[in-house]
Amino acid sequence: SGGNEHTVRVIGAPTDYGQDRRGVDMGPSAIRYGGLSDGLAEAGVTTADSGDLLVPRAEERDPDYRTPSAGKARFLRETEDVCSRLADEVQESLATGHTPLVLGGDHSIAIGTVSGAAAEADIGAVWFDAHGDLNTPTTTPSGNVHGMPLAALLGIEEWEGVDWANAPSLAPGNVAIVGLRSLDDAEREILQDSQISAYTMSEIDDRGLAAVVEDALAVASDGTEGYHVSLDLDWLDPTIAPGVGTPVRGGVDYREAHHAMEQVADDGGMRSMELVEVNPTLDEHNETAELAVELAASAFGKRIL
Ligand code: HAR
Ligand code: MN
Ligand code: MN
Ligand code: MN
Repeated sequence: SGGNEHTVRVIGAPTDYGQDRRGVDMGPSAIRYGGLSDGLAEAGVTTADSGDLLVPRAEERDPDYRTPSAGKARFLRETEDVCSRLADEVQESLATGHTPLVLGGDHSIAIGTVSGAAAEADIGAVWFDAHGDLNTPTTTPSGNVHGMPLAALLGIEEWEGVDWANAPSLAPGNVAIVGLRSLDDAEREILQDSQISAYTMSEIDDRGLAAVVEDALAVASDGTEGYHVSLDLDWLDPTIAPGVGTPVRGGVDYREAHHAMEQVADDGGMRSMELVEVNPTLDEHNETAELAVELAASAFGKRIL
């Protein structure tokens, strides 16, 4: 199975504006060094690597520059700049028949990836993550934009003066969060008032990951032309993915994770993918980056038989 249906365009977005554990900007290098091109070749896909977007060092910038009503969100100008360039690359990749595979970087880059993908087609999203990423500039406890991308993409709150965050790219009824186990109070309220499908680790314990992923893919596909897969490596249990900035115990294990990505490949509805939050400075011998590579290979159709 598998075959050569896909041409994958790799786009690096080496940011760490969205969080305060430095080092996630080295994610794209670590993932490539972890064997990305070989892994995708094993999946039978043809790959073109566009290299990395140019991302100014955080040290050269003012994190506290704010538009009047942008709340406590840090590095908003920089995030806007990177995300708008990333959105253009993603849209262009799709328009020319390539499947974008974006390498982060912190999860704030999803605002760019998904808005670019949504400019090309009506899409849903499957958000594999320990976290809800549903904070807004007013609810954020940390000021870190990596805790906000899903809220931005859903247009949950107007980010006044931040136009790029105000054109919803996703409909809540087509968004599924899988693996949830860390949520702030404000995010819980947002979730309870929305039509987002949220699958907690507790539900996964009960029903098994395969059944939950089947539901999540159906949610993301319902009435859409396909979906985006956002894979935050902190979705996984920290024992197998220690190289992330915000690890949370009790995550998905190795075989479960592969099987979920195999379901994605079998389903055939994935239009774009991103691998985010890999932090090589916190990793053990690059194992989190290597696992990211393996999971991408499974999502793009790698099979044993
Ligand atoms: N919810 C917390 C905040 O907003 C922590 C977010 C951590 N986020 C990620 N992305 N690692 O999933 O600051
Ligand atoms: Mn390897
Ligand atoms: Mn995340
Ligand atoms: Mn997370």
